[in-house]
Amino acid sequence: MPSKILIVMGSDSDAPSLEAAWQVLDELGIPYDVRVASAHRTPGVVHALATGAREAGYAAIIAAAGIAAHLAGVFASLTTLPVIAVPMPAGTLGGMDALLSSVQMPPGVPIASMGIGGAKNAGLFVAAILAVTDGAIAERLEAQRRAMAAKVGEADARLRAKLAAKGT
Ligand code: RP5
Repeated sequence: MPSKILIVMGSDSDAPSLEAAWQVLDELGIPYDVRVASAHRTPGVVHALATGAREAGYAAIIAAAGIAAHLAGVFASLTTLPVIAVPMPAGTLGGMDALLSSVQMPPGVPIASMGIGGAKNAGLFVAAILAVTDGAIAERLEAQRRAMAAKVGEADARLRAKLAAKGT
């Protein structure tokens, strides 16, 4: 199974809301490419990326867009690779429009969708897809979960110690 991920955003204005996705991939040692391409403004580029994605060696696509977000859906209409939408918190509706555009796909052309601005989870979700067949990535994900759990345990101990010191 290929292990490279394609990350596409509808505008470079989305980059600050999306960078957590490739930061996670960096941490997990997963290769990726990042592109700016818009379903509405550069449909030809999106078409070429989507139809060539499997041959280019991508395992999955993260597609982030805001407002009337059609990027993920258009990718899914052009490839059977898994497509994960990240609704961007752009525009007057704060991302609700992009969220609904992402989750309300018509039957037959599915995409997965993270929450509004859910870039980190998108990176973790594609890692989980790769981990089905890649034991090294699975081990790195498990190590990350253990580290996360340890941090919660430390926070719990800190708070309880603080409250105990106050005598509550
Ligand atoms: C969407 O329109 C983009 O994904 C972005 O979230 C939003 C605004 O784009 P810009 O006008 O900032 O380029 O297509």
